Amino acid sequence: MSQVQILGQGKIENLPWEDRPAGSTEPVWRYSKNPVIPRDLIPSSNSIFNSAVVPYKGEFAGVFRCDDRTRRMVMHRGFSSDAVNWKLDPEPLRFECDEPEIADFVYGYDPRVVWIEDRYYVTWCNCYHGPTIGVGWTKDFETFHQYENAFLPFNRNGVLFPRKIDGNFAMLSRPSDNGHTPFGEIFYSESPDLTYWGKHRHVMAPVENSWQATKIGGGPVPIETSEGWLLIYHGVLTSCNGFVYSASVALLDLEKPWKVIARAKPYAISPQTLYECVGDVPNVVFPCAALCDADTGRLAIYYGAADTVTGLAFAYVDELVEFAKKNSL
Ligand code: BMA
Repeated sequence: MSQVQILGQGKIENLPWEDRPAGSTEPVWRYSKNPVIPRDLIPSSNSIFNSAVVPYKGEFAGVFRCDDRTRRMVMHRGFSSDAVNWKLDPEPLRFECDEPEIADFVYGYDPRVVWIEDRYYVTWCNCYHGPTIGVGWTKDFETFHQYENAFLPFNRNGVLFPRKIDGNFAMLSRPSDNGHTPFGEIFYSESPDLTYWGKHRHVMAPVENSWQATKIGGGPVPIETSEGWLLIYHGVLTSCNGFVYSASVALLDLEKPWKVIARAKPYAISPQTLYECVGDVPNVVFPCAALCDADTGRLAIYYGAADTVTGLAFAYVDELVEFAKKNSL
């Protein structure tokens, strides 16, 4: 084992886990009973995929992307005692919001959830004259409150860091367009109050002739380690058959996260199983959450598969840090 220390994370004794299959050398390996969440777990859903889960009161809670059977993109809260078997509230999430201009919920998707200081924050891709970054919070997964959108449209993949940086909240995002964006780089921004955002910095761009040639975007909440922030992110290749979404890892400087310390050249996971290659949007793995047990360094990664179902995969934090460093661009 390496010397990588995991910072700012607690123990998760009931973290779901399976050992790497015998003979495998994959940095990230899939749960044998995938997908963990089928597309029709609640009666209204067409698909349940790019979703976020967190430890909650000794068990687990989450915010799930459910496209309904009118194909509207909405989010539902859910609970689980083992982070594998989930119960989703059949009613879509509603946010309390004092500002009528913002309170008019049109659609929301690809949530991320993070604990910062005293509450859970939710970010998602929120429609306000096109996609931008919605920001909200909850303390109990019963009542959800909504702030102003973080940025102007068009923007996607808003991912908060789990602690303040230089006294400010910090977020990765991916400026985009109003459609199936054919470009996209990851930027970093800070805010003293989660309303006013600035200090925008460029983090990473796509890489030519690779699985991440078209666009990239932040995935799960970054994991703080002694080597830097471990960022799992997705990258897109434009193939002759459309977009292919894979994911890999980078290490970002702890105090200046727009500085990239290492970035793996190969993908860590790409669409290869039937449920990743076949569905409403074929060839997509899209991680939005990772549970991390600080004691063992085990990671349970939740990802959307083919925009249809939710998969679970496993990794070790120290191995992913090594993977980024050894294979760095
Ligand atoms: C992106 C987002 C994701 C989706 C992916 C593949 O632009 O909309 O929610 O998983 O496309 O369709």
